[in-house]
Amino acid sequence: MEKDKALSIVKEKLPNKRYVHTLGVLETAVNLAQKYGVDQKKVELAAVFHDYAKFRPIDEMKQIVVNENMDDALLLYGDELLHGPVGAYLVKQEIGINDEGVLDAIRYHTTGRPNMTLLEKVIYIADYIEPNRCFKGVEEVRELAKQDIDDALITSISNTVNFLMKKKQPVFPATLAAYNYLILKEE
Ligand code: DGI
Ligand code: FE
Ligand code: FE
Ligand code: FE
Repeated sequence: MEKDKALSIVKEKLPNKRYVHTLGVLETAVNLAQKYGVDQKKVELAAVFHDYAKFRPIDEMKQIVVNENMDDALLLYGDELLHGPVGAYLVKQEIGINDEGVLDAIRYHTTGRPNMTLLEKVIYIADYIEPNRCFKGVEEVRELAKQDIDDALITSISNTVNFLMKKKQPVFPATLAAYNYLILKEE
């Protein structure tokens, strides 16, 4: 699918602020893809559709998790975790995207997971550092992403885990596993 066609589809599905975020993720992800050698067409599709399900009703997303036999844990760790896996499912069903690498990048863009592909890393980091983001720690991850994408990933996951813990929110197991995987690999 052409990038402009994809953008026109998500523009209908997302409020303006989230669409502007999506454009930021697209631009950032394409830059990272060039730097780290990831297929530009795949990165474009994954970036444009990464938050496709973000505004679906929570009940509808939970129903899909149950009906499609997705990981039950997705129902327990916070509603924010639903839109990645459910988005991957809906993008396949409704848009007809079949590239498993693109679908995985959408599926894991919120939690990460151990042994992520470069495409998954690029989408995860682009989501975190796109120009409209302005939370504490984002500038450090922007700098790290220019040097080493794994270092950027470690710091962004660590920031997210700390943020969740400060609010006494649960941390999804795959997020911790992603962190451990990267730390053990660095040694
Ligand atoms: O959809 P976006 O806002 O662009 O970004 P995102 O898909 O990375 O979602 C960010 C939200 O997800 C943020 O509120 C924190 C939450 N989150 C990220 N990792 C975890 C998590 N929530 C829980 N409970 N556990 C996690 O591991
Ligand atoms: Fe998201
Ligand atoms: Fe994220
Ligand atoms: Fe996003």
